[in-house]
Amino acid sequence: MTGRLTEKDMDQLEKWINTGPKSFTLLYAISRDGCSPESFHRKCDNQGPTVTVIHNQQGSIFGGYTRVSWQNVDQYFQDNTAFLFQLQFNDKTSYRKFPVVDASCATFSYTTGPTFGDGPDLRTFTSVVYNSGGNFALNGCMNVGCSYDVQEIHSDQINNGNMNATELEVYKVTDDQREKKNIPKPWRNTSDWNRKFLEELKSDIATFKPNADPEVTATRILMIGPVGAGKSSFYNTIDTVFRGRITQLACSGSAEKSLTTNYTTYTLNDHHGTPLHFRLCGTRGMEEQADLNDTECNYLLSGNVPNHYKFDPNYQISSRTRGFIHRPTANDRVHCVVFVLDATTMDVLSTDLLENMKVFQRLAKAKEIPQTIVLAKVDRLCKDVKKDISFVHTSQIVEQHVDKASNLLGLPRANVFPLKNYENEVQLDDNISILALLSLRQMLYFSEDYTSIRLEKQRAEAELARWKLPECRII
Ligand SMILES: Nc1nc2c(ncn2[C@@H]2O[C@H](COP(=O)(O)OP(=O)(O)OP(=O)(O)O)[C@@H](O)[C@H]2O)c(=O)[nH]1
Ligand SMILES: [Mg+2]
Repeated sequence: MTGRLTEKDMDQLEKWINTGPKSFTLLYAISRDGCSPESFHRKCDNQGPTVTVIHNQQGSIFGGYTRVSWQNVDQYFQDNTAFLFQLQFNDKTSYRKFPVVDASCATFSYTTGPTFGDGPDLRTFTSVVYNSGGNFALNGCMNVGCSYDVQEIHSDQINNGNMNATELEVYKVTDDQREKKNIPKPWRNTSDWNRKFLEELKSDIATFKPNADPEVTATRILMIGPVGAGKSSFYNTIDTVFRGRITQLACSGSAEKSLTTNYTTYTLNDHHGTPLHFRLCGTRGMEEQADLNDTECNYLLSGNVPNHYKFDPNYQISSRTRGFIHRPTANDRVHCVVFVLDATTMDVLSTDLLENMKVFQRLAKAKEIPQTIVLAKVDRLCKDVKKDISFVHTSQIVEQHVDKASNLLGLPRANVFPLKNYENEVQLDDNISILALLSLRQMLYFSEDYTSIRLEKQRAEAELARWKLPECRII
């Protein structure tokens, strides 16, 4: 038995311990060895550094690390390197380290299972606990915030308010380069997903300014795609990341017809309220019967369509429409198109709908506007990705869907971005935010390339015009 700790969890623990590569050897598991202070001490005493890991029925995983050996003696043990941690909460990865603040009370285990802190911050069990249908109702408790700094987190947010465990494991931690089990190679490489990377992405986007053309003060990204694909949710997701709380300014939900009926230009601010230099534009979702025609698509791309214009299948926008922008500036024009597709229904899009998207593509291509695809709802493609969004770039199913999307619209793979929107969450998740920002940052870069090439061409054309020979007159 090798234990339930995953390679990724071991990597995280290794980083937290922070003294080089580590191997984790399973010493004790309550499902295998029985749950009693006696069996715990028999297996774990005098083994040096260990990590204790508890799994519960709610899909939460948490525990503690100590460098000091467990011993069945009546005293607290001092350890200034000890920490409590959370690996998962409610089936979702949640990496948090809670360092010891009162090192003199780091551990205790006289006639008990592993115990951390004077609270006791985490006491596992004090006598024999029997297995009841795969569940152990541990008779310990959790009163965090006494000897360990939990940063205002309550015990309930770690153990779901109970001490029922499906497993409790103790691993011996040794200084060793462990042999990594076949972790799939990522199909797309990115920096390590952590808070630092998230802040870097946020800063790249917050400081982004369209420089290529002085006339463009904010890049315009047009979201287009089938009904219910996740267009409004994409805007909400980006807004959520920058505001630092879940927001729902764009109406999202499920309906047969498009919920979004107006052309809307969404501006975004950072958490200080400073406007960001890009806008996301939402359109009515594409439907087979009531779709945009060539003229409407052209007006959209060229910036003629006024904000809040309500698309009506029975009425076509024209230069006589109220608010029609007759002389769009470089700012009104679309600088990047993003096709938002639902990863789970992409395979069954009707030929009519696909043809409509291709029409749009041809028009964008003629104007040389960059095109990207956001493949939303990837959490519904794969269980592992649903559990931890950071697996998205190692998931083969996601990779296959990225390939399919790239073939479907004939765009390079590098222009296809998997996405999981904020839709069910009540608080922010770094991994969801990272994935969304990765796509947005790339769209901004593509738009900037487009604007500079366009400007370059305009300059070249003006130059050519200057060199036109004067017409010869025959006298
Ligand atoms: N699981 C999951 N659900 C999502 C995701 N993105 C959007 N949804 C859900 O899909 C439904 C449709 O999302 P919307 O953002 O309203 O889609 P839309 O493209 O704006 O739709 P229309 O405006 O009607 O054309 C909503 O119920 C969302 O909560 C995602 O990444 N994962
Ligand atoms: Mg919408």
